Amino acid sequence: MNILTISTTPFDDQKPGTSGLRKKVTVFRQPHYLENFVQALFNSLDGYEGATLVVGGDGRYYNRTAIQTILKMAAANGFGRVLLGRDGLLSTPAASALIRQHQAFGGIILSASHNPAGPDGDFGIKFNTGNGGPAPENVTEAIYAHSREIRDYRLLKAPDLGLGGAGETQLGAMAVEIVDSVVAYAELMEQLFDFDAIKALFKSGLFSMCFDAMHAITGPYAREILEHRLGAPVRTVINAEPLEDFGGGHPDPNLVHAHELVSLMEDRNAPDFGAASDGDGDRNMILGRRFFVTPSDSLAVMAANAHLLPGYRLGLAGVARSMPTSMAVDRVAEALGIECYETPTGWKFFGNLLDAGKITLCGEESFGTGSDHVREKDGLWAVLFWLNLLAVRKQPVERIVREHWVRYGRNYYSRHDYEGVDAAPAQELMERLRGGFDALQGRQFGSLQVKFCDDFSYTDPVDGSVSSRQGIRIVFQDGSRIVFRLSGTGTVGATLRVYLECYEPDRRRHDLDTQEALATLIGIAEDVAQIRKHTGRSAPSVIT
Ligand code: VG1
Ligand code: CO
Repeated sequence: MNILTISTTPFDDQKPGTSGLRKKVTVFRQPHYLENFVQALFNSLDGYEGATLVVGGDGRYYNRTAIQTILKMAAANGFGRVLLGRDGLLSTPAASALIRQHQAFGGIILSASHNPAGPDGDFGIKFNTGNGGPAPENVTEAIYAHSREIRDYRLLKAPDLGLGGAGETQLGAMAVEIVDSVVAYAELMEQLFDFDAIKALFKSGLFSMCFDAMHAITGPYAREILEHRLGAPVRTVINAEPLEDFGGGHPDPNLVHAHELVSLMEDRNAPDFGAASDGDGDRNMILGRRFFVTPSDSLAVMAANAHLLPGYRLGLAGVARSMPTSMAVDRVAEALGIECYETPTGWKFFGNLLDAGKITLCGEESFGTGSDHVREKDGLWAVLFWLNLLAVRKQPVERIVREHWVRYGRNYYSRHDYEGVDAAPAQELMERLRGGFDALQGRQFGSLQVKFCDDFSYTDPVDGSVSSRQGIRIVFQDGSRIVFRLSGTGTVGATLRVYLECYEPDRRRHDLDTQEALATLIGIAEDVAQIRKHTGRSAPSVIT
């Protein structure tokens, strides 16, 4: 066999962030850059000799090139088999499902999620462990450490492999099996949800929906499940064809970037239900007719209604949310008498809780919800969850959410992002906040008094590992909160995220505009953090 050992020198910027290593394509294209990271990953692992690795990505520009390199390196490093998504495509949740179904050693997912793609766009690489979930921090830290001392990498000298078709080929001593992940994923969804009830809903002629795949990975999955298996009319799925540049768009399912769907849902003749997913298929946005469901509310509604759906009829073991996610789900957990865990941002922190059977559902404010069926957030799963719920409750989306608020109260919630600001002043803003905790404790802002402020630290209840500096929170006596974090997924400068939340139990006050309801907190955030001064911006670049 023809295994080359190629000399290299370390790059100093290969530290994985919230979700893997994300960089500009131009960075990944530097000679040895991808190879160094992949070898550092392999060097940090033990016991993969002869084992199975799942490989695939969201189809963005550079996906195919990267896959050829990864296959040859996996072969040269001694993996026994690669399960490759056909054409190199795998949604993030489908990759997680595949790892679990085949009890693979792990998987490499190529994606920068919703970040724009193309030669000048972003690329990313992420390792998932044998439970199907994103590698925990001790693994990503080990990869980073290896990337700092790498001297060479191993590559099989072989021609490029065809990524289409089906079946098995050989790459050196390693087998490469091309799999159709759409069918396996669809079958998993059939086990969780009442497809007959959803079919009947579409057949009734009284219900319509639009799913925007945003020219990203979910198109083929959504078409197969919604249009073929559930009988939704053709063209229920729009922008269904995955494109290398996502059609020049920004496949982030929120009110700002999913504008085609949003304007459709605001129309007089809007469908009853609208949904969208992101670049790699793990995010979701849920819309009713002229009605937006915040991701935090979506998680809470799901938790409150899960017992109505076949896959969750036995109830929930517990729930979890990331710290900045609104506390709406906490109230549901309390009513159900189950535990609600609060984790740092990023799906990797849910893995242990799911594996230990402590939680069944979990979610993040950033349009991510998921359950114990895989170890990633899952966009299409969330959409099917809602569809099943609509079929069972036979009420519009808005009615379901409003009834939820009446019962549990409403958590007004918003996130303000200041994207691509200069890194140094953004860091300074965070440091100044940290330095000002003592002065803030107990301070009165109008009718609001600070109960406590801290930098969130998490102790994993399963393995005891500690993750500190996970976001600054200012919590008021009435439960209102402001959270400040710097993004760990960006590729240019820094992105400041300001998360705002207040609770309104009174149903007569459930119709306020969200930004108005949060106006006092928005003012306090500016006051304590001097956002304008530090970012040079007079307003957030994205409000969700
Ligand atoms: C963001 C979100 C976080 C999410 C992460 C990955 O991270 O805030 O909740 O888990 O993206 O999602 P950050 O560090 O930029 O705030 V995805 O769909 O981009 O894989
Ligand atoms: Co994503």
